Amino acid sequence: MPEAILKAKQEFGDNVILLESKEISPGRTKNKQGLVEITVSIDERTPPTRPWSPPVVSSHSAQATGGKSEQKAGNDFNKVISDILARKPKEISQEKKILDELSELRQEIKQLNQGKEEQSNQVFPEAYRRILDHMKEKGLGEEIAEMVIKRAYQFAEKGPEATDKEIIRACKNEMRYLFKPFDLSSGISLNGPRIILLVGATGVGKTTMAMKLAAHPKIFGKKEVAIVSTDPYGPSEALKAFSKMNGTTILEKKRLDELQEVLEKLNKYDVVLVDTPGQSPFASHYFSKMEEYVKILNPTDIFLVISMSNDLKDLFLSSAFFLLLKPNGIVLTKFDETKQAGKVFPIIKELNLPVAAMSEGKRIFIDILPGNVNFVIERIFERG
Ligand SMILES: Nc1nc2c(ncn2[C@@H]2O[C@H](COP(=O)(O)OP(=O)(O)OP(=O)(O)O)[C@@H](O)[C@H]2O)c(=O)[nH]1
Ligand SMILES: [Mg+2]
Repeated sequence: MPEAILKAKQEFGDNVILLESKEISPGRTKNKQGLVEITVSIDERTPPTRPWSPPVVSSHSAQATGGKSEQKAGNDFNKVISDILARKPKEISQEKKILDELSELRQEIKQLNQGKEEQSNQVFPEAYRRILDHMKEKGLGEEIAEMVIKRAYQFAEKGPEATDKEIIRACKNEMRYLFKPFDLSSGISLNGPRIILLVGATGVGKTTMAMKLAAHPKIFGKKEVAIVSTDPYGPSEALKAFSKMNGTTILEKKRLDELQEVLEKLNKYDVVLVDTPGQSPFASHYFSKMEEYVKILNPTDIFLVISMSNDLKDLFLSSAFFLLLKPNGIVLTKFDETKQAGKVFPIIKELNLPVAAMSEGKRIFIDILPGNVNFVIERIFERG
């Protein structure tokens, strides 16, 4: 790998960004030597004096053993998204244009990669293929399921002779490696309360999650917590009932200009959960409004709440907009409403965010836990 990176740097300069790496086993190369293939991206933008324009992304592929280096388009969606976020162009429409362009670019790259994958796709023993199909059915998606099974094949001690149990154990290890938990105990603010803003599409479970986070003894149940309800229709009946039962303070702020004054009263709380109103992220003015929330509150954390029962494609489209708010964690709800718990992995990969909490039901005091890969693995392999 270092040799491959060095070669790429020699060919394309020091600023190459590593996008992808693959090991090609000795059995699959002509000279029976193991190969490492890396895909790197180079930035072809001219210096920053130029007026802002959408990024030009191009990539090159190089092989470490000196075979013909082959050029192909490549991209790291998350990297490019975060570059855009860092630049933060003023007009949302301009941002949307870039996201559309990126999405097209990404599609092209995927097609190119698929062609290549088909050529190099090794035929796995029957047991591996069965488990691969199972993981696809459980929502991991082709790309991640294949990556997991390939690595399981490499690492399972008995290789082609491995039993189902051994293959599954190797797959679980790979999944543990792919999952990113968010450490909720970190980020305690020393000056004033920790402010957590919950954002997400309509009905995904933001309000319910605010109550669950406030109540759970291993999350914020033992802290002084306030929930700020910003719903234009006022706090829901469920929120009012919860407040009575749990003693959690509910502050009602329907208008943005009221938020500023409420901020001054928050010092006595350890944690303030701000529940935002549900609205389609595609609705006009939604983002300028959300940006105002962020500016006024200056939250410690922004959690994007995602319902596991959503279709992945819709979810990624709407998440692209929410990413503009720079969330630092995701909360996954409604695990009880999907048979594809493995969707967690494409979600984590695409959004590149750790999982702060997960829920699988409506019960406030019970159906919640911090981000936990074993909970997901159990739903992929051990139920039904
Ligand atoms: N089955 C299931 N239902 C859930 C879960 N979390 C929330 N719900 C339900 O989903 C519905 C919507 O939840 P809310 O918390 O009101 O969602 P919201 O995102 O605040 O909705 P808006 O404010 O309207 O955008 C309610 O009926 C909740 O009880 C979950 O993990 N599983
Ligand atoms: Mg709500």
